[in-house]
Amino acid sequence: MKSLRTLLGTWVVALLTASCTFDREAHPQSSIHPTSDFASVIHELYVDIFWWTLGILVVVWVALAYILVRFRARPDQPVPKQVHGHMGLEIGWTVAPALIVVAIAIPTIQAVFSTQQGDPENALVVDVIGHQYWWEFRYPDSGLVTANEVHIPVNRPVSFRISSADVIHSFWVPMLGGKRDANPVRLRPEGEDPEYNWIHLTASEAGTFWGQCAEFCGASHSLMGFRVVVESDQEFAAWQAELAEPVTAPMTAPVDTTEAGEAAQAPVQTAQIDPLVEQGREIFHSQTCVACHAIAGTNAQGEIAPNLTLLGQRSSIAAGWLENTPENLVQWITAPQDVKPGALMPGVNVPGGNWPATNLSEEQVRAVAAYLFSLR
Ligand code: HEC
Ligand SMILES: [Cu+2]
Repeated sequence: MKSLRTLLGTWVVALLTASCTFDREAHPQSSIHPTSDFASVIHELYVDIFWWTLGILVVVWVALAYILVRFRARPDQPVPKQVHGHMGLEIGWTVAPALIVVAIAIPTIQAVFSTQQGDPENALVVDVIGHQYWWEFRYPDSGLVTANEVHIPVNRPVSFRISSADVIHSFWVPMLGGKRDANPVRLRPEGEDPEYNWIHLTASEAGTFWGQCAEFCGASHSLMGFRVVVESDQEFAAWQAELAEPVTAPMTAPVDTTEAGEAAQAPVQTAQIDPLVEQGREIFHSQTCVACHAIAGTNAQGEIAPNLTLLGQRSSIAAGWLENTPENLVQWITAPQDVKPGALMPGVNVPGGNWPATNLSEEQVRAVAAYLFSLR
């Protein structure tokens, strides 16, 4: 008995501390910590229904316990009266669940309608396009494009217009909202809009939120993640401005400032070309990479693979799967399919996405990785 009590006590304490000290870094895909109006509506509904079902559970358990004790078999008892069918009970246990279902349906339907009332006229529209196995994000108002890491402003309505370039995917950012299917957009009769799915939300907290494809779409479905960076209006505007006019020649190596005072007095910084980055730039832009990838302001204008503009700023590569480091870039460019089965990109020794192997040497891959990492 004592050990049971200790066990229960530990459990309750663990539960309380777990819910009090929510660590977003440790649980970036929590679905019970809403940070948008959309997610809050769903969360409130979920909590309401949780308490109702708990109430129902208590009623059922108390009735069960009473029946078990009150009508238990006793040696001196005669066989109880045998009945077959009971009109009152049968009506009762048909009507009661029906009422419960209605009671759940009413707020559910209200939530469905309230979250569908977007205002794409005034909201920031972001096109979300699912691909095997990555996400493309487009801002129709500015024409800007990015991949796998989308930025949105905090406290401002955003309308995600969701579709797919191939099979069905599903857009899901547990803390912000979703899931919503990304369907291949069907062609509609002339004059009619294609049938997009939408999510309308206003993020209420800044931060980086993790998303995940939630509809099985092929071998690397589970490795098809993304990030949503929610930031202030100013930060968002600054990011968009950089994306529109990226510094594509980041040739300055950090100035040696061993003596801070001296550096401050010498305003002329020695601009230095990082030879590895330069070499990587040449290789990238003369390789098949440019057939699939785009980098704003360069000859790379491919549209069938993730846009790599400002890649060095992103926290992850391979659609949220690998941390963005030069080593991981080398690993990815060398053998994408080893990282993500079925990835539609050629590696050094394997063809991919209808292109032959790139046959880059290890040194060339390192140079390309250094170049891509410098795009920030
Ligand atoms: C056939 C088209 C194709 C070619 C050619 C190609 N890639 Fe890719 N690349 C892709 C696709 C598709 C992805 C997304 C894969 C995934 O995440 O499933 C990708 C992803 C990447 C990523 C990660 C981007 C991100 O946001 O996660 C990098 C970096 C990259 N490619 C670099 C290169 C380099 C360097 C070359 C040339 C040596 C190259 N790619 C050639 C199709 C291509
Ligand atoms: Cu998917």
